[in-house]
Amino acid sequence: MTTFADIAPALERQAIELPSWAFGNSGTRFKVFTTPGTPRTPEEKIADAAKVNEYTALAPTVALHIPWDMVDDFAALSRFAEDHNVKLGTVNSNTFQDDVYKFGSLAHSDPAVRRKAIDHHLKCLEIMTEIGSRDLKIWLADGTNYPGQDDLRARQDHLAESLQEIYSQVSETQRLVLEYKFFEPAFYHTDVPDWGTSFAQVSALGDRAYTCLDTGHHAPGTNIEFIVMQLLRLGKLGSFDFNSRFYADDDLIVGAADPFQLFRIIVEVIRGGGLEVDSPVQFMLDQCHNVEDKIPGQIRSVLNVQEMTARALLVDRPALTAAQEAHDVLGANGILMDAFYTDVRPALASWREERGLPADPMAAYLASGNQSKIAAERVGGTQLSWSA
Ligand code: PSV
Ligand code: MN
Ligand code: MN
Repeated sequence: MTTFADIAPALERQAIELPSWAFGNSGTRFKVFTTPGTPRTPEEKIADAAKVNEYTALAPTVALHIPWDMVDDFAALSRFAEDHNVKLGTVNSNTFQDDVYKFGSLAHSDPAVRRKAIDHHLKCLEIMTEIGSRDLKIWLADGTNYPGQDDLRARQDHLAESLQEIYSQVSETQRLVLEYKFFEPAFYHTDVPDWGTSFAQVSALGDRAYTCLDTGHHAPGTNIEFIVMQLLRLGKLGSFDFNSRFYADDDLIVGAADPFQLFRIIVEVIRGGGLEVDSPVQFMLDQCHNVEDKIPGQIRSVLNVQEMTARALLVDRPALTAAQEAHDVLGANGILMDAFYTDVRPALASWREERGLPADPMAAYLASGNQSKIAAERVGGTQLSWSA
């Protein structure tokens, strides 16, 4: 029997990086709704992320997206974060908004466009050096809409060359993480559509290149925990972008659509050593809060990950292994389901109280008055927004 005391050290280590963009207004291609108190500057986004950490102690770092979070003085931004008890984390590049990237970026047929996209990544690496960030995360919108539109093979070769040039500037203490997504915005083919393509590309680069698995980036029905297992087995799972989806890349709160899938994913993370101290796996959220308040949306998200982690840690491994070896099909399944159905919320509430945290971070945040405070303070200026 695994008890809550057994799993406490692993819970203690849990850290989930928050995306700066989750605090901005977002929406769909139909409408971006605004929320009072939405940040107008990168500093305000960081201050909001820091609130999530203050109430949960689960989110010590904030990921930036460049140029959305471009500032003149990154050292000052870093100090601002530290004054709020968080650190700046992963830097996400962005080659999907400028007109020049209409037909692609790192995989584009025109060397001049590839040059611009490579230079953008080199700029991101410079920023990372300045703020002490480890990971450059690359997601590309590159792809085509119609069969025959471009040469699939040539594009893959261009991508490999572009990544090689970027990787040559990744320092010993930095990593390159390549995210995949099966479609959107391109609808016929995407240049990094799946884990296999990302794996092939990063394997060709070297030891400090990894794959990022965004849970919303697979076709419906995909067995995501199998991919988690395989990438961990191959030593190439660099990071997660957690979110949940009902249909496509919905970017909803992680664990909201399918808590059991999140549980199964974390079971494989634990099985593959992804929660160990020296694990290369960075846990991040990649979400949009289109209709709900953003700070509570992020608090709910990190708590969902923590609750599923606790349940996954409670799996009785020795009993499960014994049942598997005996081909006790229903016994093995029952052991997994026992852990999944364990309500860990009361134990987590006491665990938090023992650490000086609110037993119910959601309720404590809502009672704090912060939401009306930021709504009153943040008047004038332009709220930050983007639409997926
Ligand atoms: C793309 O859908 C994605 O998941 C990538 O991670 C981007 O960086 C993020 O969304 C924000 O656009
Ligand atoms: Mn993502
Ligand atoms: Mn996405």
